[in-house]
Amino acid sequence: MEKYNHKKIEKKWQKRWEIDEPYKAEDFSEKEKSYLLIEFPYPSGDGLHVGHSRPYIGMDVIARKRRAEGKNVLYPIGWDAFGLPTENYALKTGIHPKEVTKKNTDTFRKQIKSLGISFDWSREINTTDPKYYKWTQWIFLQLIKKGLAYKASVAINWCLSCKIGLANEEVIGGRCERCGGETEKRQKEQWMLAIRKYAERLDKDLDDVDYIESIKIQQRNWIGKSNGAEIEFRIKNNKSRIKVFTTRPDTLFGSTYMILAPEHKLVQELKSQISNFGEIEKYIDDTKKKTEIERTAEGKEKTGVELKGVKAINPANKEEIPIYIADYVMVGYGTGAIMAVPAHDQRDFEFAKKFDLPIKMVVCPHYPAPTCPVLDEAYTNEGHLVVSGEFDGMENDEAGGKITKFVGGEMKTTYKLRDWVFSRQRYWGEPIPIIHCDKCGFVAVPEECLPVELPDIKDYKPTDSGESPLVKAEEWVNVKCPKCNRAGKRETDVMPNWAGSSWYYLRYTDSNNDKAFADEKNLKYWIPVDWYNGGMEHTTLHLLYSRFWHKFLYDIKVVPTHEPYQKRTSHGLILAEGGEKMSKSKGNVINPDEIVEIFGADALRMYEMFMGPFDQAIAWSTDNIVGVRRFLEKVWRLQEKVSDNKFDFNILLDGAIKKVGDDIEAMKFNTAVSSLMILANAYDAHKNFSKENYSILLILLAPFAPHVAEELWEKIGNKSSILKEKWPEYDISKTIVDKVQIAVQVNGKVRATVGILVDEDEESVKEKAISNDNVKKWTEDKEIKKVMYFKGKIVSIVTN
Ligand code: ANZ
Ligand code: ZN
Repeated sequence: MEKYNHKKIEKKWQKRWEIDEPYKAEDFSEKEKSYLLIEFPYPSGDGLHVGHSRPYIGMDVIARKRRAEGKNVLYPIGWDAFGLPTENYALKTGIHPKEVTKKNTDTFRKQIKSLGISFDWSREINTTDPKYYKWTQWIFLQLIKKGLAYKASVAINWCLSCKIGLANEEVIGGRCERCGGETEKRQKEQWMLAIRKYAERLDKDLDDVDYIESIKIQQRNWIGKSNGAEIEFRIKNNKSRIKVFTTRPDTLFGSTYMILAPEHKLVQELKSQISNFGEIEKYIDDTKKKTEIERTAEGKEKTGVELKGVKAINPANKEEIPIYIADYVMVGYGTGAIMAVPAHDQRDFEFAKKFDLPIKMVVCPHYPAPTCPVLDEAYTNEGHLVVSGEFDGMENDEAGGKITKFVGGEMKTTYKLRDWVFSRQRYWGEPIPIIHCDKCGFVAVPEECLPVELPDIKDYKPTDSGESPLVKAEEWVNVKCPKCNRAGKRETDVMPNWAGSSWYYLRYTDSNNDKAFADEKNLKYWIPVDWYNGGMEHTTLHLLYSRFWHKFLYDIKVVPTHEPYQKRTSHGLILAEGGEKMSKSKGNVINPDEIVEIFGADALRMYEMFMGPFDQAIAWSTDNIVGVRRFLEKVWRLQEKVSDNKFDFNILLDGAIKKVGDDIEAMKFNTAVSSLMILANAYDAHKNFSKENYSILLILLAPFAPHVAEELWEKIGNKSSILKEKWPEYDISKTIVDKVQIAVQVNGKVRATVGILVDEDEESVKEKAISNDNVKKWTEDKEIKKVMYFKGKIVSIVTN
């Protein structure tokens, strides 16, 4: 017998697959379609990392199994290649981002191919290809047409070291998500996308999709839907009113002061009436230096300044109450103003304690109560209303709507989700297809002129003014206005790196189409994506943005479904041997090329599936990959035991087929691999077994270790590829075995044992216990008073 030579085998089969293209998906096939998706990689200069390959391999196992089950599988790949790291690398080395991207994608492609992943390469896409981003720009134009893209001056988070504006989601703890550097707020004209208009649907439609629960929760928190009321307060001796959003209108009688966000425009409007405006201005200045997280952190010392000289009037009890500005009230949420109810809101409570403001309890847990308790923190539970005029005695959850009506307010739903800042003042991104004209304003580039190609410029260093380096490409910038033909200027901001990934799964259905982003028929056949697996870190950004774009495309009737992805799961990270995060700076990154060289792609694949539960982070271990390699060698040696005589070995087979198949579909790859190991060991314990038996083992192994499975398949005399083999069927009745023996006690003494099935239901277990002959001896002339079953352990019978 030849030795298991992974290098020779893997090269041989990869070459064969390159020619035969067995992984090509077929548009409109009669077979059942199955669209499986992984997050396409950002081709960084560091090359593929063993962590990247884990989700690709996992989904590959599923793809291969489903093909064997006769499904028409689409499992595509491409490159999400615009973005800062490439641009920064280009700045450092002087190599153009285009070339950097080409080189990096070539490396990634080669590495991925060396793992034998069954991607349909004929549909490969690249977000930086003008043929692709033409359609990213086209979608932007449709958003403009529907009024969902607009320009606004907004306070953006400015990263001081990247010199780039960041969306709120890209700032983590006040720092830049990319470089970890400091950020500050800057006022800037930006293109915005009105994702808020879709907030309700983005929240509600999560009911219709099969995402793991933690992803739904994260999305819902991010959208931050909140039901409450808007109520207006009058200002004494002034026509202006202060509108607040509150989730607790039932507590209105307890509002003893109000707070405006420091940026609230009323603060400026009331200036002439305010006697301490200098102090106010200073506080506003101080607030600018703080991040939102600093401002709203729980338990943080409360600060604020009273607007001296103005008072508001509580519309419920007509009391005059003071007005403050304080940084814990945010201008972008609700109405940017609150009615403070210190007795029932903890932040207001802390503020009231500090500024010695009245704390008036209006919801009380004991009613009727002689006096309300003195609070040492806000009371946030249920109760009956007190000191609330005609509403006294009412249960508080009933009172909210009534009090709102009483003061002429209205019920209202708000969302935390902000509109999406869509401009970046950088070079390596999709140009925003807009021309500025002094006369006509912002004019959309006509669709027939797309794509607006990113010009090749030499100097793409960020400018100090904060404008995009594209301003320096004068020839490109100066164009005629498409409307009036006078001198105009191109928009120089580019799109954020989330743009190209917001619709890429649609392009895979028809990636070479140059008349549309995809043909209607292809979309109708393939969409929605049946299963999308990706990182937990993309739950609130990419996943939400692409759901938004999809819903918009659905509304303009160019995609057939209202959700893009039917199912979403997540994988865990691979950590370094010591359990730390792998990173270049720590020098602990494992390069898959080396592993493939030494152990083979099949061993790497199998190990990554075996190392631990797929959805959990796990540390790499080179020792453990050795064990997996030995297993493959065992399967290799088993070829010698295949014999012609019809010895059928089927004790474990049905169970193994069921277990491996079910586990693959549940992404329990690690237990699927252990079943394969148990099966191979059982084979090994026999002197001989039939070719049929060995064939089943190989077919089950093929999704995990496709190269060696193909080779062995050929070795036992098959002419066609194992990829053409059908996934084996099993006999369900043979997969159930009496597995557990449990004891039966009668009046506290063990009198018998009975065999039961692992999942046997309680009634049937009790029945077995009572009817057991040894048990009967002890219960014969007695009355059975009680039978208890402690699942999987013991049955206890009590008699009189
Ligand atoms: C009075 C009140 C009484 C409140 C009470 C709460 C409890 P969520 O659930 O997050 O939507 N609020 C409203 N706008 C705000 C802003 N721009 N910045 C900071 N806080 C703001 O929270 C809604 C509650 O947060 C609102 O209800 C308001 O305080 C506060 F016993 O109004 B509440
Ligand atoms: Zn014009």
